[in-house]
Amino acid sequence: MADQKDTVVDRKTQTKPKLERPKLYKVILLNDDYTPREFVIMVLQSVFNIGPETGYRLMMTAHKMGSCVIVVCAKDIAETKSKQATDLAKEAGFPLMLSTEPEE
Ligand code: TYC
Repeated sequence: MADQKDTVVDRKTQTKPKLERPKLYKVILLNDDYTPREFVIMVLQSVFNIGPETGYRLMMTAHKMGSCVIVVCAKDIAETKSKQATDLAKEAGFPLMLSTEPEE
């Protein structure tokens, strides 16, 4: 009991609860030489709910520039969707790749 009086709490080491925004992630469509343009547009439609005009524009941007940001969202959603899209392509025998990276 006598010992308890000697207990010192060092308040400097207590951390303030910080509410930080979860980091957002980009899903990036990567160009390749083999996946048909129509297939890319179909994947954008079925995985990301992107309509044909926007799908065409995004596909052509990746085709010309090498890559194109498709969507910015939470990490788990970005990773799931990029895997779904890559898996669809793999099943169809195309090398289409999508990657994710944290937004600045
Ligand atoms: N470059 C492909 C072709 O000419 C089409 C393509 C576009 C593939 C965009 C992937 O992310 C991509 N058939």
